[in-house]
Amino acid sequence: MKLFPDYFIIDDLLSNEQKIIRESIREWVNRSVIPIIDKAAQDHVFPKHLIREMGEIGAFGPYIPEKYGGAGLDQISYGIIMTELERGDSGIRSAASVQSSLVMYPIYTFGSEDQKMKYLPRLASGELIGCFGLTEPNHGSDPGGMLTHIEDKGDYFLLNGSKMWITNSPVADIAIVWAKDDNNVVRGLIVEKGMKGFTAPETLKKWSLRASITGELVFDNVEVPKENILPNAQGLKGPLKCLNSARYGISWGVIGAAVDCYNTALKYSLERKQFGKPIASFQLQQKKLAEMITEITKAQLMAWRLGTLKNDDKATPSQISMAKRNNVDMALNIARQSRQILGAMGITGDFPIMRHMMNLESVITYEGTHDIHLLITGLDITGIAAFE
Ligand code: TGC
Ligand code: FAD
Repeated sequence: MKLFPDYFIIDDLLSNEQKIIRESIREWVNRSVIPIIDKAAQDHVFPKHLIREMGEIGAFGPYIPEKYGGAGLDQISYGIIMTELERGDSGIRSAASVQSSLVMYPIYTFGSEDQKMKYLPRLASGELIGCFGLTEPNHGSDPGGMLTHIEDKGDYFLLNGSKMWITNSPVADIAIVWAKDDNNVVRGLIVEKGMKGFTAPETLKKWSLRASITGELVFDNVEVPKENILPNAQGLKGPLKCLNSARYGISWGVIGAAVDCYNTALKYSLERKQFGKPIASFQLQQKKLAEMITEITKAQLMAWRLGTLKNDDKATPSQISMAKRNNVDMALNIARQSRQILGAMGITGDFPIMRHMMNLESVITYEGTHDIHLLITGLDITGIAAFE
């Protein structure tokens, strides 16, 4: 049985460099993630030591130019890295998504040259950990309603407000924070750990993404130096552009989780006997497996094509929304079907399926919920916004 199903031979569409990248990340996930991840998730602990290792293997900002510490790779390579990481765990892929697409990307795209030189190489190496604060307690799907704001005090900006559900916030050295200015325009700021009035308490008791750390960002009269504002981001489209990059990565990443569930279920169904036969010999189980490989293949083709469009700078936000929505839903359904194939064994930590399934419940909600992405497609094809 192949470790990674490739029913439509997408391998032929990849360059040698992309295959080498895949092998190296795959090998790292097998060595550093798989052996520790069930315990980390059971214990609800973020394996922070992996951050430095991810920096070493080039998982942070792979498409950022080498001048700033990235690897200058293309978008398909970025997608392949996300797939391999999420085969290990969605929480590990989350850490890489946030660092690459939600922290390095905005600094690279909207930052000054000084900001790029100051932060990007240290984020690429994993010396610094970043987080991204858009969601608020009362504004999730509707980030345009945010209340967090900055006041121009001449020498500095006075930041007040709070953010919620922020991946990596309790361990982050810097936070990219989106806040409204005196003119009600959304701006991006680099807020550093240790600034007076800034705290990042952890969100506990999650049943999902237990090997990822999540928290709040609380700003109580934080004096943010003027040089920490991102000069080239104005309006909600600033953070939304970052989401395009992260959502694209997720559309690839979840294929890894789906494949891990499918492989586990296929292997188990060939070995487990009931009524004197392997359960894989029953039509009902074959239906599940056949549908899974079909859906994985469709998702792989969609992600690959989106990657080529992204490489040509032609991918639209709506195409990215469609791929994120379809592929996460695909992965969650496969996790649920695979869990059933394992019967009672499927609920234990001896197999990765239940962990993937619980993780994917967050993935289908963050970076825009399943419903919101449907409405984005609806808007694109009808021209009518149905959000309000
Ligand atoms: P709307 O009026 O439609 O748009 C405001 C401005 O933004 C532009 N725009 C985009 N630009 C670039 N990319 C996109 N995807 C864009 N979508 C919209 C738009 O053209 C407009 O520009 P302009 O020039 O006219 O000002 O905004 P709206 O307030 O009606 O909201 C639209 C909506 C609902 C689609 C959007 O706000 C949305 O996507 N909501 C979902 C929120 C979300 O995804 N939050 C994610 C938070 S981060 C996260 O979850 C990280 S998890 C990370 C991990 O652990 O992996
Ligand atoms: P709500 O917006 O309250 O939505 C609740 C329900 O209502 C959903 O089903 C939604 O689809 C539906 N709904 C909302 N509006 C409409 C509408 N107009 N029409 C139809 N249905 C609608 N955010 C960050 O900024 N940074 C992070 O790093 C980050 N990490 C996260 C990590 C985790 C583990 C989780 C769970 C979330 C994270 N988020 C992060 C927040 C995430 O982006 C939000 O949870 C998400 O955008 C949805 O917002 P909400 O939870 O407030 O749900």
